[in-house]
Amino acid sequence: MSFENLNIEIENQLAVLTINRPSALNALNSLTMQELSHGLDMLIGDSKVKVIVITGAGDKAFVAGADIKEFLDLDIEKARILGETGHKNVFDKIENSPKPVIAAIGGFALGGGLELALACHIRLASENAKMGLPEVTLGLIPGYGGTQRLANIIGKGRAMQAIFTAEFYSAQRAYEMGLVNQVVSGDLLLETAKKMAEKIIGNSSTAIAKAIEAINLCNQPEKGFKKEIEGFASLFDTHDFKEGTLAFVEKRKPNFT
Ligand code: CO8
Repeated sequence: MSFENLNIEIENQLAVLTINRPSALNALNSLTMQELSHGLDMLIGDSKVKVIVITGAGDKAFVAGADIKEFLDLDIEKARILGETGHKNVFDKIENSPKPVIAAIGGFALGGGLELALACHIRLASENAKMGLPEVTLGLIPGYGGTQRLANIIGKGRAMQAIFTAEFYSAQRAYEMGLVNQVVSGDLLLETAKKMAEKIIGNSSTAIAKAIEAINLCNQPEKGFKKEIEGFASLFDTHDFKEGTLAFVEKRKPNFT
């Protein structure tokens, strides 16, 4: 499948999905959202892919937000549909992906762009990254999951401050707040994401999928503990568990599926 605003490269079980609309700082217009939805389906369904890295083309932006110019034609109903579709087809799909999704953030990650990174399981940022949710400067609020995911990741008080002030945070500040997992120099961003992906790929993808399901329920501990117990138990009947434990006993590296 070929895309206009996305590039996908797959190598050694790692897929790098690049949002490629640099003339608009990779802003998420409706075509890009549709392509993201299809691209994610493709990668999540591809047994040759174990980890997905999402990044933005060029060194100026990861994604500078939803496409503001497309907002001009929206009314209440159209905006609701846009929000619901985006949540379901892109943001929830990333969060619930059984394969780890890493955001490699270079430059601006604003509004819907930061929300995209927040939906990812892990965030790496280059030193030049600038992150924020400036929706209130447009008379809006974050609409692609930012009110919930930012609060879950950095805490309610800090999320309130970020959203009310619309401040842009440097990569270093974002790291201090727990918004990003690691900061690296720009030229090492993709390489660092790939190295992290390699480590993940060496582990059991069956087990990691179960871990994602349980961790995603961390704000609902009753359900989360139940999911953890079920997931833990179900793994005892898998090739990866048998292989992992046998490899330990035989003092060799496991050969996971
Ligand atoms: N939408 C559309 N076009 C954009 C966007 C955007 N979000 N961001 C940048 N662009 C375009 C600019 O219009 C410009 O295009 P052109 O050359 O045709 O004028 C080009 O990208 C380059 O941008 P600038 O010239 O502005 O570059 P600067 O370096 O001067 O500034 C900034 C960079 C600070 C990032 C600036 O571009 C900016 O402020 N962009 C908008 C940031 C923003 O407010 N983002 C949040 C948007 S709202 C949102 O994301 C809501 C998410 C929830 C949606 C839910 C839907 C239901």
